[in-house]
Amino acid sequence: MNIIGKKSWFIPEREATPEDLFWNRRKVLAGMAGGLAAGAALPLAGAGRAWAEETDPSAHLYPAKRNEAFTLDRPITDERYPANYNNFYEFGTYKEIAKKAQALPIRPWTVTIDGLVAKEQTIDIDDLLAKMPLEERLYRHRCVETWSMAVPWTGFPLAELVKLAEPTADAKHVRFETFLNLEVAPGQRQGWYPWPYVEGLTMAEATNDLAFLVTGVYGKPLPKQFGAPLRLALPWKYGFKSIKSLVKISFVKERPVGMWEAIQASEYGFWANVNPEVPHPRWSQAQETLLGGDVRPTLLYNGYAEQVAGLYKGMESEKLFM
Ligand SMILES: Nc1nc2c(c(=O)[nH]1)N[C@H]1C(S)=C(S)[C@@H](COP(=O)(O)O)O[C@H]1N2
Ligand SMILES: [Mo]
Repeated sequence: MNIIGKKSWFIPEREATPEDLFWNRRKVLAGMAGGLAAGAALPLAGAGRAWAEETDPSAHLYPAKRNEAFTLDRPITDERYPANYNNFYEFGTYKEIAKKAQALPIRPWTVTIDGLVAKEQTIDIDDLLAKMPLEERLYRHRCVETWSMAVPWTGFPLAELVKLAEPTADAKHVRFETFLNLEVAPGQRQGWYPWPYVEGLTMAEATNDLAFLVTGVYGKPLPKQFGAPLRLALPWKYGFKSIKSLVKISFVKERPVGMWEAIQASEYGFWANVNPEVPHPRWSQAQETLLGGDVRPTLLYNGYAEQVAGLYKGMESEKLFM
């Protein structure tokens, strides 16, 4: 294996110790304060908001009604943190990609549903939004790097899209694919990553009520750095499963191989369920640092065991927690 290539994709994950998070956070906030003091550019979150509130043709759909069934055990994370601290490798392997991500054109945008379905279709994002029952849910999010957040996502159950797709009986998995656009995404010019970003779920996972297709956050259309115009939120799994900026959803027989699994299968598996007792090969998963600074013990299935543990009955021999 090419040692230079290997190193460069290892570093970002290894860097993300709580200390690193602290430094990044200080840098982000210092940068924002500096920008304001100088009377220059708006903070990065503002860049996302300018698109979201003024240009996005779906803006009138927000805020959507909150589904009170989804509650948190911690405060909602201040929007400034997740708006300025992102994993979106298409735009770089560091966290401050929010500004770069504004180059992603999100209209027109289509999502193709194909594979083992009654009828393959390509849907315009605004037609899809008009069809789907949008609601707000408060979810925890736990990155495999040990940072976490609690955010009000807006979107619709993935199960609703499965219904729309009408998969055949042969469909056992769902495969998700992000856009591929080397012109706007500098990270995709780094040829050693197997772009585009891909992820996968079993049909049982995809139709679990927690699996959520996200179109907005903080009561507004999704800013680009969060994975606009359509991303997954799978709150019981490590964050890398929650794939951003989807262009294709395929119903397939075989288990899809995600991008991280393709890069390093000994560290990033298919299931990737959160478990504080199963360390990553290079760090502990026992605790997490919330964006904003609080350190908390990590919970089994990120606190969603009641909803999802049943999905994994009889699979004890599989690597469910990496
Ligand atoms: N296409 C794509 N999706 C992605 C990623 C990525 O790099 N590219 N990063 C993943 C990881 S590791 C995490 S933790 C979350 C981060 O989402 P956030 O930036 O909105 O917090 O997005 C996930 N989805
Ligand atoms: Mo992550």
